[in-house]
Amino acid sequence: MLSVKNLVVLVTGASSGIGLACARIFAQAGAKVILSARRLERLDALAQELKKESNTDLYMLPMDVTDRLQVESQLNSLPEDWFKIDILINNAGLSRGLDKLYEGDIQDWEEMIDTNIKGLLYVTRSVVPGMVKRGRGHVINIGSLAGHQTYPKGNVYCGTKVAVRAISEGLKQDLLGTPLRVTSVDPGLVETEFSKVRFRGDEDRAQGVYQGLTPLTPEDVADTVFYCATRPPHVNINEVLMMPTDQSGSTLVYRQP
Ligand code: NDP
Ligand code: 8X3
Repeated sequence: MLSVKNLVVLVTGASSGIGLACARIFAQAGAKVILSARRLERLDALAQELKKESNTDLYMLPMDVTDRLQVESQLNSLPEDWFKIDILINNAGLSRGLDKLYEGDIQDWEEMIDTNIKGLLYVTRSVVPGMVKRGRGHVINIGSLAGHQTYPKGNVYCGTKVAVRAISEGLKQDLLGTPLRVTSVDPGLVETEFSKVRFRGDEDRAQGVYQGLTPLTPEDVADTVFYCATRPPHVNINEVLMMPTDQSGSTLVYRQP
């Protein structure tokens, strides 16, 4: 098993859910974690918490992944000790709305495409050249079951996750001949703030998504990300499709009555 001790790990979307759990598991294993998201106060609270739990270095990087110039300037101005990113966890992402395509809100589409596809690309484009130059690095993208199976009214969100899958595959191909690794971790239902964001704060509707089943936890996903990151250097886990035992497809969910 590869040690992540003292490796520099950038986690986008570290202020909540899967990204937060990833930040925690890597910090606990002694990695130096860059916590990135838009909500600085959340990152600050997380940093305080992680400092108490683990004795590792943390760096807060406020960044909106949809803002290309901000991504470039934030990543280019990382201090010397933090500049050489070893593991990039492209996790920042969201869904907005659940509508028939022909009734969808175009602003919602723009936000999902800008965040889930273009944001991931901007960060990747800024970080990977340094990894190639140094001859070391691992990019772990958080895709989704939605990138494997489209579900009714999921249209554009699912499309963004199909894109993440294609981008992960393409990046792996383009890095052939280097020691760099690329992984896509693609979960089904995970209970986070995802549905609250999708339904713009409607807690009841959000809770309904997970009602009667045992969903994955952010920690389950972080555990899988960590597993992928800690395989020996000659092993590349390309793709992990994971879902709750109570789920067997995007629209196949067992709920206790
Ligand atoms: P959360 O809403 O709990 O977390 C989303 C994170 O993304 C937050 O930290 C948020 O931070 C960040 N984020 C959103 N937009 C931006 C932006 N423009 N710039 C920077 N950061 C941003 O949801 P999850 O933890 O569930 O989602 C994480 C990833 O997992 C997403 O890519 C999602 O598509 C994917 N996923 C989720 C599943 C689920 O069922 N929950 C299943 C499969 C995949 P902030 O708002 O502070 O910027
Ligand atoms: C999130 C999983 O099925 O709610 O990517 O879209 S799902």
